Formats: sequence, C-alpha cells, structure tokens
Amino acid sequence: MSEVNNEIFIKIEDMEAATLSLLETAEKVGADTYQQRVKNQTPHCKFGSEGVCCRICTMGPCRITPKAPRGICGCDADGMVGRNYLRFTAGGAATHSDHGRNICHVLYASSEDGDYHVTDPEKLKRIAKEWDIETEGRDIYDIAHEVALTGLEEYGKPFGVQRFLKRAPEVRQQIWKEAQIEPRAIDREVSQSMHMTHMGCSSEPEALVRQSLRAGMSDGWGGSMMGTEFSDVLFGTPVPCDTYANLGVLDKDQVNIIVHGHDPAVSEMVVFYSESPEMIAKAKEVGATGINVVGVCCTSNEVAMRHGIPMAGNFLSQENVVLTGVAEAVVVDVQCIFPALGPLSKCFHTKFITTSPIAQMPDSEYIEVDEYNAGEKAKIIVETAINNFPNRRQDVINIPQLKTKANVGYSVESIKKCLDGVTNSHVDVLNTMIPLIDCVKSGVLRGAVAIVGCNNPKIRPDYLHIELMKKLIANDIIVVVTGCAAQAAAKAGLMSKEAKDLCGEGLERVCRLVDIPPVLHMGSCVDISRMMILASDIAKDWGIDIPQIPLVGCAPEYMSEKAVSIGNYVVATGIDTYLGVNPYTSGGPQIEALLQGSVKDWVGANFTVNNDLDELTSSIQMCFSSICICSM
Ligand code: MSK
Repeated sequence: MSEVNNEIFIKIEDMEAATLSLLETAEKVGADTYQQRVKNQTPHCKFGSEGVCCRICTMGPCRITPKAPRGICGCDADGMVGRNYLRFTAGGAATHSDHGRNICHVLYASSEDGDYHVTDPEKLKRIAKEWDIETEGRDIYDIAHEVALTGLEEYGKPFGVQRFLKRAPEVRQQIWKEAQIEPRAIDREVSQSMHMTHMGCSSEPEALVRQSLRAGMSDGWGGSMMGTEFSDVLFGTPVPCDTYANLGVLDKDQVNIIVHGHDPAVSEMVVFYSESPEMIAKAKEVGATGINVVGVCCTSNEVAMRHGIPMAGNFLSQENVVLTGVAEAVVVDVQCIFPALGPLSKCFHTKFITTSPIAQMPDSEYIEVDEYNAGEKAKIIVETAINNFPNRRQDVINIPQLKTKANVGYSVESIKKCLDGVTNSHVDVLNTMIPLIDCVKSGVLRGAVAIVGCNNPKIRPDYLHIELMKKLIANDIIVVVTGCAAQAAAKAGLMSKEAKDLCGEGLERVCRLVDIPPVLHMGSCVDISRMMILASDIAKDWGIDIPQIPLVGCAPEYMSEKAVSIGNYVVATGIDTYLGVNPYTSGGPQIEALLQGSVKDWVGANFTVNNDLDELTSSIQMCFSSICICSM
C-alpha cells in the first residue's frame, strides 16, 4: 500500500483542500469539472426553480408571472407545480423500481451452476412464507424462481395492492387505505402519474399530492423493498464489517477499479473476479502488486456492506476519483453517473466502462452485462483494467492522503442481533427492538434520525451531512444512514466505532455496550426500505404507530428525482422529513401548504424545507420534545 494517513476523523476543510489540489490537476490536463459547470449554469432559471414552467404540451412552454397567472390551457401555478412535482416523483419511483425489477430478473436467473446463487436461503424462505409460497421439500432454486416471478408480477398485477404493505403496523395500513394512497401495481402508479399529468388531466393540488405519495409508496414499499430483499437473498444479508473510506483508499501500486452506480449485480461479479488468483497473477505480470476495487455512490454501499470494499467517495467525489490519475477503470451500472466521466476519462488513461442499456454514455467503452453473461463480461472488464495499468500518466498522479476507518453493514437483521447481545438472553426480547425502545423510554437516547441522500452543489458538499450528524450524536440522537450521506459520514470518520467519543453520555454508553458506531450504515438508496422495516418493527414492538416514534428523516443535500420519491414514501410512512433543497415547489402556495402542512392530517407526518444547520438541528430536537414518551 502507498503511504496514507489513517486518521480517526477528517475535517471537511481537509477534504476541500484535497479537492482544490485535484482541480489543479484538472486545469493541467485541460479537464472540465462540475465546479466550472456550476458557474456556467448560474444563475438558474427562476421559473424552473419555482416549478412554474410547463412544457407538457406544445402550446407552450408556459410560465407563470403576475401578468400571466395561467398557462394557455388555463392551468394555474399550483396545477403546474403539482404536476411537475408528481412527474418528478414518478421519475424517481420508476428508477428505483426498475432497479428492483432487474434484481428480480437476476434472482429468476439464479442457479446452482450459474453466475448468481442464493446466498441467504433462510431469508428467501422467510419471504416465500410471507407470500404464501410453498417451501417444504422444494429445491431452493425452485423457491427462488417462484418468489422472483411473484415479485415481477407486483409490477403489473391487475388487482390488489403491494404485498409488502402487510409488514407495517395494522393501524398504518388502515391509514394508507383511508388516505387512498395504498400502492397498487408499481408500473400502474408510475403510469397513472404520467397520465394524470398529461395535458387536460389533473391540475387539482390535493389529487396531485395524493398520487405523489402513492407513487412514492410503490417505490419504498414495492420496487425498492424487493431490490433490497432479493439483493440480500442473492448476495448475502449484510453483517457488520470493517472497511476504509475517502480518496486515500486508492492505491498507486495496485490496479484500481472503481465501481459506481447502484445495481449490485454488476459490481458483485467485478469484485468476484478481481479476487481470483488468475486475475491477481495477471495484475502482477503488468507490474502491479494486486487489484484494488473501490466504490463510489450506492454501488459502493452495496459492495462495502457485503465485502468490506473501501468507499472512495460519494456523488460529488466521482470526478475527484478520476482526477487522482490512478483509476484504471471506472465501471458503472445505472443512476447518478455524470456523463462528464466520459470526456474526463479521456484526459487520463482511465477506461470509462458502461455496462447497462439503461445508462449508455458518449466516450465510454460499452460492455453490456446481463444476468446470463455477467461472469464472462466481468472477467473481460477486470482484464481491461489490468491491461490499462501500464498506460498511466505518471506526471499527473495525485492521491490525497485521506483515509478513515468505517464499520458498515447494519441491516435490520444485524441491528437486532447486536441488540440481542445486550439483553442477557431474556428470551422474550430476543430478536426484537425492545432494548432500543427501552433506551428511548428511559431517556438514554433521545431519538433517531435517518440521514440519506445525495450531494448537491447548491449546498457546500458534505457539510450539512457531517456537521448535522456531529450535532445529533452529541445530543444523544442515534443516526442511521444510507446513500451518499453514508459515504459522507464514512469519509469524516463518523462510522468508526471511535466516533462514540463525539457522542453525548447516553449514546456513548449505548455504543460502548452494544459495540456499534453512533452512525449506523444501512446501505444504498434502495435500502431506505430497510429503514421503513426498522420503523415498522419498532412501532409494532412498542405498540404504537410510526409517527409516535422519535424518528425523523433528513435529506439535507439531495439532488435526484429518486430522493423526492423517497421523501414521499417516508412521509407517507408517518416519518417527518427534512429537506435541504426545495423540490421546485415554491411557486405553488397550495402545493407547499399540503406538503409542508396538511398531509400531516392524512398520514401523521409532513415535510420541512430548511438548509440552515442550527435551525435544522433545533427543529429536529423540538420535534422529538413534542413526542411525549412518558405517556406511552
Ligand atoms: S447514489 S441518488 S447521489 S444518494 Fe444512491 Fe448518492 Fe443520491 Fe445517487
């Protein structure tokens, strides 16, 4: 390994200094970077920012101004904002759910002698039983194929609602029914959202917001939940493991392969072949000491929590990874991949390899991977990276010496197991959330915050994630993380067990006794479905509904449609949600009044939009104080 400082905590200023040094490399090689493109795009269009621009038909585009309060069809500001918001949500729900669909296909293709196997048969059987699928005396792959097919039918079934809704407390299921937001077939909710927003259909604010919640629910309690559950069946349910984070995980002496995107079906195979003796021998033949796979964005979460693969960075670090000059290949699957990586890679020796028909980009090498050819194609990808090692430009190598420890992989199953370790074997509380509930009831913990989502250049990158987490844990509030928020935490050292030293007295005690970090890694964006199960299990074990738990969601730096879809299902699940960026709704007062106000009457939770660190912190704390634990 090259010389890298293994710090316990890394300050955001040190990460920013590293970025500045990489931007010097960018200038040297004539590369374009997002920092420059932000300048080129600023100021942003005011109409688009407020959501009052409509280009749904060709009579426009129409924009709302004081002089023109309606579009040509007569749609007003709230109609436009509501339709845009619903389309935004549908885009996110479609994206997560299609990821989930691909995992269903991979499960359907799994076999004893194929590339993909059932790694967690017990979890598969649990899901099969939940879905009334026979398990007794059957071959595990017969069960896998029937479960996968049943999952695929959730996308287009003509009648009924999503099967996983039954995992929620009964009172919550009833609320969804009464609010008319129970998701039916996943594709139906996405398709109906597009239909409702077509010219000449819905412009009534309440109808548009209700369908936004329903479309989001089809993601969180449908497509994403299947994506998570079946990924666990195929690749293993995560258990806590140690890894490293930040740019210092890149190694100048090894062949560096960066896996980036979301779908673990590709990265699992790349990891598998990069560890094969045959490939390691080939890497040595070209002068490297080995093969170093590192991750970016949610693919990073997937392989970190199942294999301990290091996390190089998150969304706004993706260009930095290439700018180090040591990336032999950036291998991407789907979502959150800058098209800029193509031209950027051309300034270095880096091969930018796209693998999915869903994410094809200029200036990339396209090696299509599917569920039947994955092994063979992954081997070609690893060989391509190895053969590229001798082509490095030695004059532009710059690996910032930042590296932290991280403890990752807290699935719901693992959290319960950790809690079991401190129950002194009281059988009645084993495999429950009761030890955690007792900590909250006794005031040792004040509550929990789920911090999720991306980076966005509108917010100082990683600042809100990291500083908010620090303030929360110092106040005895435990944090659970997914997505790029997780990598922000890891890069700063907040997912190390040493981070207990930054906690208030109560949380420090819990972390010490249970042997966990105060910021728990629950996985990738689709794994926010794990948080929904966690919240449901806590509520059921406590005998209350989800809004009564001192738990909130927060996406302080989000940027994607998927995050808005997530926000809708988290709120619909009864969890108050804080957003750091306005989802283009400020031009629609009635839509904002619903989202940030009266949806609470439907589902017991709503949105707050705020990106001021201190206000966010105190607002979350006030939210917890308003929940009277002692009366429960
Ligand atoms: S990867 S959706 S930038 S969290 Fe899931 Fe990160 Fe946001 Fe993509």
